[in-house]
Amino acid sequence: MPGRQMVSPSFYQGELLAKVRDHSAAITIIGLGYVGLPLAVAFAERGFSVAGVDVDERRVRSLAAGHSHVQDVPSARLAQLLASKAFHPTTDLDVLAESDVAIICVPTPLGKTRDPDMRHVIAAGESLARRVHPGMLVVLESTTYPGTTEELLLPMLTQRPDGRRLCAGTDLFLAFSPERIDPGRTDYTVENTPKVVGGVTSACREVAVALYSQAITTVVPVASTRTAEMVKLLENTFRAVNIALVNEVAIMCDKLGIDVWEVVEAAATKPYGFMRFTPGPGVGGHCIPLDPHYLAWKLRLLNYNARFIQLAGEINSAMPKYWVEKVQDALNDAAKPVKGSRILLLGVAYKKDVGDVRESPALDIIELLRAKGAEIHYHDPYVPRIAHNGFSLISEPDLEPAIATADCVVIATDHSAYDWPAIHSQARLVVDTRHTSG
Ligand code: SAJ
Repeated sequence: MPGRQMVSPSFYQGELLAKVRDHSAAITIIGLGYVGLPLAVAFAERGFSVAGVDVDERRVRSLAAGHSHVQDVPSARLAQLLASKAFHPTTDLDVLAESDVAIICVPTPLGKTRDPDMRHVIAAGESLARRVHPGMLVVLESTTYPGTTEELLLPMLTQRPDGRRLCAGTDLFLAFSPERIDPGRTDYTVENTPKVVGGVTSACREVAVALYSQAITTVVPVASTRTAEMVKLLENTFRAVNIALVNEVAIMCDKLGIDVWEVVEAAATKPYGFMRFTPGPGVGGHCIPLDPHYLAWKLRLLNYNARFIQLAGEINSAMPKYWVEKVQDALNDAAKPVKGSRILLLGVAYKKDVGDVRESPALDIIELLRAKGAEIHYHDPYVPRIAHNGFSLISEPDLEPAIATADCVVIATDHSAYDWPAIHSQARLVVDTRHTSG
């Protein structure tokens, strides 16, 4: 290239490794959600200068004012990093032009047709393509189908809009490392959860491993970015399939007149070769119901039908209907039609002790019962209000009168804050999807 200084292939790698190891590398995290913010804090607390870029101006302003929207990052911890200028939230993408490292932590939802919605990753790639420079490490953390990093990001970053070329492993270092953040968890944190890393080349992997090793106790290098992308999908497909299995076992036990919870607890006494999963109202959250479909989508392109994923999705998404039938049977036994009955849902969050309602099966249960003419109320200490598919509800202010006036109480989320024995003794009728009766 005219005017371009000829350097040895390892020059940029050596320079970047040195900056990573002495913590002088300037890091930018793209996406300041439940994944990006804790990661930014982890690196900033180890002396790196970290910029956080987010498209949400309100979120950036709030962070800059020291207010954290992520439960794993207390505002006091954030404020300290702002005061020391170790962490700098911004909407200015040009910060990427001065960065040695960029880590993409943007959402990868499913579209309406359950196909990957890659718009946020593409936007991040396009922002980077205009600012990426020789000697830069780019890591994708967003959960995605195997091949994304090399098929989507690599061309964007090496064949830049201005025609200049970069070469992965020589002057651009590109890797994938799946996020393993479990919001609200305190036993496993960014720092002590092993981090899987795959590079486009071995040099890419080496630089990425060196980076994460500065903040994370255990880093697990794998053969390629596709391997690392697949690791995350196996982790969460494993959960979706096993939750579906135990949900189907619950249906089978119901038909056999067997207590599935006793079966699960007794099976869990096996000290090896078994892993306890529990039946429930279905599968919510932004990981388990969605991630496996990224894998299924990719395999469909290769004319392969990922049957376990398909079946697990069918079983898990049919659980709300199964439980609505249980409500209908329970009211019927009390000579009450669903239509006109006052039904109280306890918990609408997708799992206990969180306030997240994304993909929550409780919302499907509400929708199905409303369609049958029930008068729906809910109470959830973590969720003040919900709006879903054209209806919106406010959490009941007082639990006791809400229970006292309900024809049927449906337990959808087993929040620890509830006094379950008191609820079971007070409620006229209970349909319990979470086995809170103990
Ligand atoms: N669920 C069941 N039965 C089970 C386990 C879960 O019905 O035995 C339901 C939950 O109620 C929820 C859904 O499935 O609606 C998902 O539950 P989850 O425990 O998998 O929680 P998530 O979605 O927060 O999953 C996250 C994932 N973490 C990451 O992707 C980094 C997952 O890999 C973790 O294993 C999980 O947290 C965890 O263990 O807490």
